[in-house]
Amino acid sequence: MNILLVYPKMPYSFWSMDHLMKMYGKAYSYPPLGLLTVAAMLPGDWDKRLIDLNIGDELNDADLQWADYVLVSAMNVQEPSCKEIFQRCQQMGTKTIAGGPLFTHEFSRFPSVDHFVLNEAELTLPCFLEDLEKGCAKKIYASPDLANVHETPLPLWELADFDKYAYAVVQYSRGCPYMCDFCDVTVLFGRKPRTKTAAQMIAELEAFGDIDKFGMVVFADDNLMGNKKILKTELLPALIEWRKRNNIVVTFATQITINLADDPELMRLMIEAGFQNIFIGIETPDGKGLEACKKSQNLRRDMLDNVKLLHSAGFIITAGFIVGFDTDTTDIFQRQIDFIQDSGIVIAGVSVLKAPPGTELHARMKREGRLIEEFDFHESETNIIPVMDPEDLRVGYNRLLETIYSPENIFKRTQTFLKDYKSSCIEDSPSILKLKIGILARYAVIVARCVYYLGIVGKHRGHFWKLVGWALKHKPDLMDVALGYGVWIYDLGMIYENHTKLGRYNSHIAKIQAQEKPQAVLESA
Ligand code: B12
Ligand code: SF4
Repeated sequence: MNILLVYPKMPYSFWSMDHLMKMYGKAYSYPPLGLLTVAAMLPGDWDKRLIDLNIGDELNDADLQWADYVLVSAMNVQEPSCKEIFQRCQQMGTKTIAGGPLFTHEFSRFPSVDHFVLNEAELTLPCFLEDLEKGCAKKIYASPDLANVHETPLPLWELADFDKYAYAVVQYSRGCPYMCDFCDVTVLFGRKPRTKTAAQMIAELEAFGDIDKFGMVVFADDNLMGNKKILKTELLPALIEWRKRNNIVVTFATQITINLADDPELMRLMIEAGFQNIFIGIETPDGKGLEACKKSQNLRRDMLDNVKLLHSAGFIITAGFIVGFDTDTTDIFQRQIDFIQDSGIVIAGVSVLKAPPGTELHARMKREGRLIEEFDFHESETNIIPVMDPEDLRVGYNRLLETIYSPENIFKRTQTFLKDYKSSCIEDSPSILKLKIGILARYAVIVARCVYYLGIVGKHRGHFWKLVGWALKHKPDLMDVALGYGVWIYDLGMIYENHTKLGRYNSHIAKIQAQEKPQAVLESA
């Protein structure tokens, strides 16, 4: 059996990091972990090939003729690319199998797909394979249960060309104990975090060979500390030991909740284990908004203080923010700007609130007649008729982005960050020498590229040199971090500029303006 695994194109957006990748000389950030995990669950004697449309691979007619089945995995933002792939398969008469978060909730939008293998493949794929062998494969396979991740195999990494990707990716846990009403993680993966064993994780890391060849290893968990006890007693001690034993220098990144700042021991263990970049959903500095979306862990705390504490402990925070909560008034935009600027969070992703299918928010919006079915999942779009006047939301959101993505403000945030940040992970590392030499060797070409694109031909070269000069004078030991942020100044500036030129921001909000306001909106306004 010939199997073509196809990973659809990600759209150009804040998270696609296109300009950053160009600077790093890589085609894309991460290899497709989900699809290659599924590949490892297929019979070993089937022939398999991977086409990742994000790294310049093309889907040729010859590939489709070769394949008995095309397997596609996708999240919601990849819908347009999925539709193109399925159309090509239909034209060529190649059978298709689809799975992953997009299809688990929205399979009905893809009528031409032959088989949907939904939810977690550990549970649904064996039934499909059994029926396929018997010649009676059904259209849809789904399961209300959650998989035992101890049985999840190592991804079939040999199908991926690691040279094309900037980062390595592993997954330790699935699920999150919280219940934020806009998030579909708990719907897809449950509230009881399921963790792999420490031995599984070491094997996943070792499967990459020389892991230090990657710029970073991402733990693709929704909330690494979902099960704090096991994390502290099993995974982190094992990672610390493994790092020391193998003199590993690459750092780890993950998603986590802000209450990490409440646990000094956990912070210390994570730093020692090599965690440096963490993504936190801060969402909003407004308590009413946090209450409305049930983000309980962000309430009753000084989030600004927490951010500063985490920076000073050696973490680099990337954070998500949301505008458009029912409780938001027009002063929210300035409050978000002030928070982001004061926090020193350089990479801040701001989205308009949207209701992913399957979430509590989606159900409420449907009940209140405030849902727009056909929409694009881009961070600037929404499928909700907001309480705030849509034009105010559009103007306020654009001003927020314009302000925080301006080179001056990114520069100021970087300064704030560098003042607060203590690079304890690097200083305490027994392999400091290797790290520095490694960084110099690996980044020599990247630095040369940065200097050329940002410092010589770049439109914002003034800010770049100002940052380099400031870092040299005040934080020479953090020069690599400062240069990294120089690239982000370029990346974020380009993204904002391109989107404005393409008229991309808020096309849906503009459409919403034309709609009549539902009763629920009139009542809450
Ligand atoms: C890593 C990751 C990313 C990476 C993707 C890199 C890559 N090449 O894969 C990056 C950082 C780029 C990313 C970005 C975004 N992401 Co993301 N991401 C994740 C994350 C944390 C892990 C994905 C992963 O690797 N999981 C591990 C694998 C093993 O699990 P899996 O892929 O789900 O696969 C299992 C099943 O789904 C199924 N399966 C999957 N594929 C297939 C295929 C077949 C044929 C079969 C049979 C089965 C099957 O079997 C697998 C084994 O059980 C998930 C959350 C999560 N817990 O999964 C969110 C998640 C996928 N992301 C999500 C979102 C919304 C985004 C963004 C849109 C965020 C935003 N607000 O802008 C952006 C979009 C980027 C863009 N350019 O616009 C949502 C998707 C929701 C949806 N309904 O589609 C998720 C679920 C998180 C969430 N709920 O918010 N993301
Ligand atoms: S903490 Fe994060 S992953 Fe957990 S439910 Fe809230 S948004 Fe989702």
